[in-house]
Amino acid sequence: MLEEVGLEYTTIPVNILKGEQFAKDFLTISPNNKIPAIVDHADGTGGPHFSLFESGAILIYLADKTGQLLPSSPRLRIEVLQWLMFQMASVGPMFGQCGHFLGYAPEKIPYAIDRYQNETLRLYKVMDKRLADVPYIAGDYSIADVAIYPWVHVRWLHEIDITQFPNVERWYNTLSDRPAVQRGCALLNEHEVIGDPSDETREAFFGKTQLEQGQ
Ligand SMILES: N[C@@H](CCC(=O)N[C@@H](CS)C(=O)NCC(=O)O)C(=O)O
Repeated sequence: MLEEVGLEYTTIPVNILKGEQFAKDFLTISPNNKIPAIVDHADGTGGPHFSLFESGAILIYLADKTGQLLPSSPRLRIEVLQWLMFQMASVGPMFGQCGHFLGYAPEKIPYAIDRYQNETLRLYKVMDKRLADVPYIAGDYSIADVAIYPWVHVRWLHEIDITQFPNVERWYNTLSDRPAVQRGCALLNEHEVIGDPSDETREAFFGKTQLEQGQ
């Protein structure tokens, strides 16, 4: 998103596989111990630095701040926000659980795997149907596409064959051709974002640490 809208930024990697999301300083910015979070040092008010967590809120903020990727007219704006909420409420949580039970859970639990893989496939169908009618998920290119793309980018974690969803595949390839998307992905590739499901990783990411420190 920052590449798309052309704002200057610096990144501070937070290695969630090592539990860095529980660091006290990070929790003051992101109290739910999740990435992403931002600090805006130039929010235009002249007040103290302003921080935000939750990617949907961050995307809306950056879109409003720059006047890009989120229309201002109520009808078009809510269309984008509707698909952004679809990502926040369904794609993110369901694909996330699918990846967890397929790749990270210490034991294979068929019910959980079926449940989340079926949900993931169902959501791909919803997107494929929608993208049969429009080039981008909310009509024009928007923050809703920016929010959904990363989850489709890591589809191997969910064992998805994108060729089964030709409209999603066309959409994915179109976004992948965007220079800003390429710059964003290159930045991501510089950091270890997906690790082996070791005991240490499980402990840092999903284990006691989270229960104890998340309170
Ligand atoms: N609804 C949140 C979800 C963010 C999220 O799940 N982040 C994961 C990585 S994809 C995370 O930071 N997990 C660390 C943890 O749960 O401890 C958003 O969209 O910002």
